[in-house]
Amino acid sequence: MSEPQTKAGDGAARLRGKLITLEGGEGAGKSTQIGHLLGRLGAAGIEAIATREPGGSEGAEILRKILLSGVVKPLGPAAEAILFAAARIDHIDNTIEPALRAGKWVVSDRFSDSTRAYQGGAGEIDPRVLNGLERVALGDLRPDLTLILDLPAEEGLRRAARRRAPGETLDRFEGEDLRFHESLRASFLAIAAADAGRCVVINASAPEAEVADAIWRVASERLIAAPAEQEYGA
Ligand code: Z5A
Repeated sequence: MSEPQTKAGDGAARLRGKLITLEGGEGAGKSTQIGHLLGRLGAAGIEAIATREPGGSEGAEILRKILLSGVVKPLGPAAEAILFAAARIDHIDNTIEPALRAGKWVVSDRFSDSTRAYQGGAGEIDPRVLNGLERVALGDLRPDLTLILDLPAEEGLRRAARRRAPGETLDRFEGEDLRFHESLRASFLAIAAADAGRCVVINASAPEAEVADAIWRVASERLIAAPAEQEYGA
C-alpha cells in the first residue's frame, strides 16, 4: 500500500512530482495524447514518466494479462474490481510512488476512475465497495489532475477497430456491446462533474493536434502556471 505523501518543502532533497491520469472509453486517444503530453512536459524542463493501468509494474503487468484475457469475467465485476485494485497497489508501490518521490511527474493511461466507470458504473458494483477498495489501494494518494477524454462511444469503437491488426482478437472489454460503452461514457462524465477540482473533460472528437493543445493548456494552467512558479522557481 502507498505511504503518506511527502509534502512539498518538507526537507526532501527534491520536490514531489505530480500525478496526471488520463481516462476515457475505448479508442478515446489516451495513449496518443500521453505521447504529446510527455513531449511538452520535457520541453518545459519537467521530467516525467508514462505508465498505464492495468499494469505499469512487474506484478501488475501479470495481473493485466489475466484481467484482459477475460478469465475473471465469470467471477463478476466485484472480483474484477478487487484484482484491478491489487494491480494498482503494485503499480503505486513500485512505479508511481518512487517516481513522485524522486520529483518526477507521472502520467498514467487510466487509474482508479476506470474501476469506478467500468466495474462501478457499467458493472453496477455498490459504490461503498469501490470506496473501500480505493482506500486500501490508494491510501492518501490522489491524482493532481485527471483528464477525461470524451467522445461518442461509437466513434471510439470505430477508431479502435481501425487500429486493430488483421486477425487480432478483442480483449475482455473491447468485446462488450455499444450500450456498455455508452454507459461508460456517462460514468466518466458523472465522475468529472462530481470532482471538478481534479477532473477536466476534454473533447476527444477534435483533431489530434487540437486535443493535444487543449490538454497542454489545462495541464499548464492547473499544475505549472500557478503552483509550479514557486516549486520550480520559474
Ligand atoms: N479497465 C477496467 O475495467 N478497470 C480498471 O480499473 C482499469 C482498466 C484500470 C485496458 O485496456 C482495459 O481495462 C480497458 C478498461 C479496463 N478496456 N477497454 N476497452 P487497454 O489498456 O488495452 O486499452 P484502453 O485503455 O482502452 O485504450 P485504447 O482502447 O487502446 O485506446 P486509447 O489509448 O484511448 O486510444 P489510442 O490508442 O491513442 O487511439 C486509438 C486510435 O485512434 C489510434 O489509431 C489513434 O491513431 C487514433 N486517434 C487518436 N486520437 C485521434 C483523434 N483525435 N482523431 C482521430 N483519430 C485519433
